[in-house]
Amino acid sequence: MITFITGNQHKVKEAEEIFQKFNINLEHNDLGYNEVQGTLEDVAKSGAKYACEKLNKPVIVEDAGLFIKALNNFPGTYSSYVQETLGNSGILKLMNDIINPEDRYAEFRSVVGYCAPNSEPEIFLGCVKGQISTEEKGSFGFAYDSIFYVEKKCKTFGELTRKEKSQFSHRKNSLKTFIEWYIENSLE
Ligand code: ITT
Repeated sequence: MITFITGNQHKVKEAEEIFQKFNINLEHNDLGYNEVQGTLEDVAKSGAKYACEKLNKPVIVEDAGLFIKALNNFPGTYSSYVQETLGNSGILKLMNDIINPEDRYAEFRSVVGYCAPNSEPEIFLGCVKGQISTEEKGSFGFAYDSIFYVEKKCKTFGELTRKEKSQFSHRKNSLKTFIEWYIENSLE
């Protein structure tokens, strides 16, 4: 049993979708943890260590961000703050003059932090490539999903069901890497 520490219900549902495939039980706890200033990796490591020490059981945390190339990787590690302040319409406005779809390249990155009692935290990275759409599309998903366009699907994440998004999302990639490692390492 692994406990996923997050305050975001959408993440819980997506993670459950992915864990089910591997027959691993996932429990949810929104204990919360201080997000240190630094990279996604720093946040995931320190969050996992903190939650594990607090609960004294194996935990995962997951820190994600949207990195837009034309904006020098903004909002990146400021993704939560920017979603709450500028929002998707603010991002679209910042990108008004960028016409060429290739110049609207963006990626979602996800870092899973895992920590078990009496051991040091481990991290696992996932990424998905896309473009910032010119308008918001779709009502599935959350936060940046309606402006994140995936070329091979000709749709934004907001137009994909949870099941579809969870087949190739940044979160799927980081969690899958973690789960494979976990399965290999929990064999006696
Ligand atoms: P935690 O409690 O797990 O930290 P959070 O919602 O604060 O949940 P993050 O810090 O990982 O999540 O995410 C930074 C921002 O990026 C935040 O506004 C999220 O809503 C958004 N975000 C993360 N994953 C996303 C996804 O898959 N699709 C759209 N937006 C996402």
